[in-house]
Amino acid sequence: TNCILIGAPVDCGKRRRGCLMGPDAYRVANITRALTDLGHSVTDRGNLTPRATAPIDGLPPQTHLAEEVAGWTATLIEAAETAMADGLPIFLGGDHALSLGSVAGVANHAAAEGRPQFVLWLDAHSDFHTPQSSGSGNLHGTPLGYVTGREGFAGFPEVRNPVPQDNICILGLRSVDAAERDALQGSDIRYIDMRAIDERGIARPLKDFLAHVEAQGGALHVSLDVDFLDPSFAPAVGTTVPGGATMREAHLAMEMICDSGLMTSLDLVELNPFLDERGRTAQVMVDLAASALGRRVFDRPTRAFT
Ligand code: DIR
Ligand code: MN
Ligand code: MN
Ligand code: MN
Repeated sequence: TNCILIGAPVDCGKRRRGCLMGPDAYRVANITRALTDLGHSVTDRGNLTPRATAPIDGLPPQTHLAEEVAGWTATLIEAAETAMADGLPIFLGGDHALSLGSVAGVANHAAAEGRPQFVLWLDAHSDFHTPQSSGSGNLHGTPLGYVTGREGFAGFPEVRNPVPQDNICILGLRSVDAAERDALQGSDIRYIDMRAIDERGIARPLKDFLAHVEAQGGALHVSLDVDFLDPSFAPAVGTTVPGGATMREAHLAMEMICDSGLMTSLDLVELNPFLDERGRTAQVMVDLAASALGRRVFDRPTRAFT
């Protein structure tokens, strides 16, 4: 695989700063070497910068840095479309607001190829808000709202190819507010909370979703939020929520994604290196990316899990 690293130091999706250091933390943790050791070619396209955007009217007053997020979204849509023609983009975040652009962009590429776009969202949060439903005004809580075509994103690039709700699976939920809960329960999004993972394991719901993607011949975008993981081993994120995925649950998910052969793009988001000790969380994220791209203890037959 030709892996294309795209640095997206987005730090405007929430109030606590530090995610802008994420791309360089992944580079220092040697993501390039982790992937070339697996036989992949790796191109690092460096860091993007957001497009300048005119002041936006018509968003709720608590909305934080909407123009900057809109500018990043425009930049990332274009970068994602370009990279998809050349290989498998890995978006090095940056907070989760980067996924308004990465997902909208890869969905444009899939539509041009006549393939449906699917999204696997690994996160403690559902990020399905609109600017109007968001209590915090933090736009990192809105990417799934945006890419599914929900109303209310005044001043943002038009979503040319909304991702159908039925093509989305969220794994790891444990912090969902009332507005999101109502919206999710009234949607076709597949949402798997930590209780379901406790009861059934992570493999079964993931296997079902991957089988659905494969049956539809879809492209699969994986968006990995640091807070999907339990903060005991991934502490460098502004929105830690106890009770997250264990190290093995996370690696198993990545290994199954790899075995499926379905992943076409990946986000690594919400890493805040300022909150970390010796780059520990960056290393965990690099190791998970490596599992998604083929690192394993022993060879196993492909699709052994189906
Ligand atoms: C939170 C943010 N639900 C909000 N979401 C986070 O502000 O609406 N996503 N942290 O990962
Ligand atoms: Mn393609
Ligand atoms: Mn998130
Ligand atoms: Mn989160």
